[in-house]
Amino acid sequence: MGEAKIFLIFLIMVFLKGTVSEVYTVGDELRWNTGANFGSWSQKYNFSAGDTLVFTYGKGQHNVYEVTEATYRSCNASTGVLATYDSGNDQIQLDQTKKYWFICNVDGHCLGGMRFFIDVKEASSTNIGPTPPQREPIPPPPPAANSCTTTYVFDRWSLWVSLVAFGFLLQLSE
Ligand SMILES: *[C@@H]1O[C@H](CO)[C@@H](O)[C@H](O)[C@H]1NC(C)=O
Ligand SMILES: *[C@@H]1O[C@H](CO)[C@@H](O)[C@H](O)[C@H]1NC(C)=O
Ligand SMILES: [Cu+2]
Repeated sequence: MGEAKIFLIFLIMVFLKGTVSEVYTVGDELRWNTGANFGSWSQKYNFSAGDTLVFTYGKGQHNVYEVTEATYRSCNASTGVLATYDSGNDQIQLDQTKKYWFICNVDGHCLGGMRFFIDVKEASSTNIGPTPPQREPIPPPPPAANSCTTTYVFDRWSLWVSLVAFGFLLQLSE
């Protein structure tokens, strides 16, 4: 399949969908557990509308409450609860551009550090892929900081997977 075709598909995807959504596992390899530092985890990424958070944990050992800021700060979930999850594998789509506040409402866990918030920004095609996944080769250095050109970097793993799948379907249908 030609480069031009790949590029065309890429453009179609960007214009149809506006952006590429990402799935983030909360806590990375530590998952949703006591002992992980969710404050620093939540600052590692930029979240945009359409992305998904996945909380994995032993069912019954933890839970996930989306709460108001006041409840996040007090860790008292008798009020200010917006949504609750307890399946052990909770997939939460971040539909809105707003701050999301999450806590674990098992006794002591919130005060012990199982809480974080994220500020979900509007999805826009200009924030596609500033940072490549570590498993892929490092792309050439970005343009100088004072340059105003926007570069689209084809570096998101999920994008590639969809491109390959889509291209494959396209070839099948030819
Ligand atoms: C998040 O966005 C900020 C500001 O746009 C940028 O400086 C930073 O590198 C981004 N971080 C990631 C992980 O993409
Ligand atoms: C949580 O808040 C409720 C109502 O504001 C209050 O009655 C309760 O005592 C609080 N619980 C704790 C553990 O502070
Ligand atoms: Cu917990």
